[in-house]
Amino acid sequence: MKKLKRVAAIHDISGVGKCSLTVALPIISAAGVECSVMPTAVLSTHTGGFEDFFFRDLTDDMIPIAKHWKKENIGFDALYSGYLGSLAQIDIVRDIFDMFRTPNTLIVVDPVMADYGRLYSRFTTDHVKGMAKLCGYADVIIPNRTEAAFMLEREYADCPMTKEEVKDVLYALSDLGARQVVLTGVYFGDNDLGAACYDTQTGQIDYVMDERIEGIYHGTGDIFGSLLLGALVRGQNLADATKIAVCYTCEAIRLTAKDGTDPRMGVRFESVLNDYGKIFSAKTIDILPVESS
Ligand code: PXL
Repeated sequence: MKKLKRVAAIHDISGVGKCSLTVALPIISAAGVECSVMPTAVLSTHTGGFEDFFFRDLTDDMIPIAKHWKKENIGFDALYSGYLGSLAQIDIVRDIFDMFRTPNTLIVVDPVMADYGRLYSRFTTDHVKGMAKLCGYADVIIPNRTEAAFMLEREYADCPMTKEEVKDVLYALSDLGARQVVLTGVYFGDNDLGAACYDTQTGQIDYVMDERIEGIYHGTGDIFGSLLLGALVRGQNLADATKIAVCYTCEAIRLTAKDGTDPRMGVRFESVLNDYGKIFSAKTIDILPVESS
């Protein structure tokens, strides 16, 4: 018998406005990886631009869910955390990492909490400090420039960067403790936008730039993170996974910009899933022998 690689995605479910689990599940599945989910909260919509959203905090349900998985002997090739519904969930997620971590488990933390120089509603500076600590338990972290500035206690400025400045931020972020760092929202001029990645083990830094599309598009960080995670779990190296994630995130944004739809509703990632999945189906799906007991 053979089994697929399996990821546990620990994010909220926002019913409307494609982000978090509603994008992680289809994207990771399209990579040919089984995606188990642990919802941190259930919302009617995401919190970016919608008023009076319904919010159900699932903090008390997370450890019971994890304990049941453990009791059933369910293991994961990767753990991927994103939007957390309360401050207490930061320590809970760290405990869940400890419960499921093996020498081969990839731990990816996207410190989802801010963008465009502002914290999302419901978060405080305590959340920033907690997320910075959680980043120290990860193998890979994926902050955007705002999250990076807040965690490093630096001034945020929405302006072009030099390669030296990007390097300096990547080095400072790696001091939080992760082996690999991917910084999103990087740009050098007026017409580009992309990401930079740093592997502390090889010292390699890559800049992956695409064409900038004006506007604010919700959920693109989660789409980027899910595309990256799927590629990493399917064996791509950090630089190639970053290229794949930038390429398909930007393509989804381009399609959405052409549609002219309400940007709060998220971007048209569905239209890129086929091509994204083909990258991995060119090889046979990575399969692991089931351990015989
Ligand atoms: O895409 C990030 C995100 C995830 N989940 C919720 C959010 C946001 C950003 O606003 O509000 C609930």
